[in-house]
Amino acid sequence: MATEQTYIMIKPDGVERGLVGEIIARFERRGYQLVAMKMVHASVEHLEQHYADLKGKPFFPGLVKYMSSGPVVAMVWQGKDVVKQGRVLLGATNPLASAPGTIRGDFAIDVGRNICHGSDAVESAKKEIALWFGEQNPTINYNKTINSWV
Ligand code: FUP
Repeated sequence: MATEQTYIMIKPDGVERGLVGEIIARFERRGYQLVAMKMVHASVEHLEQHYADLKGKPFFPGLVKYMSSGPVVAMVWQGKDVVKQGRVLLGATNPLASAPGTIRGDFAIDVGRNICHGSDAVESAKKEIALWFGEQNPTINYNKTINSWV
């Protein structure tokens, strides 16, 4: 299976609640590689682009307001099947439907405060990485010897 990349974002509530380290640790422990990361306080316009697919939804204005209320941690994670497995680590969009052991299942109860975002497909990951980090591939290429057999 080819190595892929996904865009994972810790939302303002995750940052405020001090869950940045916890979330990074879970991806690291699973065996994924962090290849880009920055903290950003995103503008409303930027978030409207990120969530363009949800523009007609009733929760859209509240979502954009909340996402622009504080800094987020934008990251690119790399590894085998990381797009799908990243969403497994996050849990379901609605934390009440998330299994214990997932990030949302362990730390959240509100869909409007669900701590983290993960790309839903390889193609959307590419778009999101370009939106948050720029068109030039932002990722750092370094060897992780622990994964050298893959
Ligand atoms: P996801 O792919 O898990 O990020 O889910 P969506 O793209 O469907 O939704 C994006 C964000 O919108 C969610 F993370 C939280 C918010 N949302 C709501 O606030 N209410 C809803 O009913 C659905 C989503």
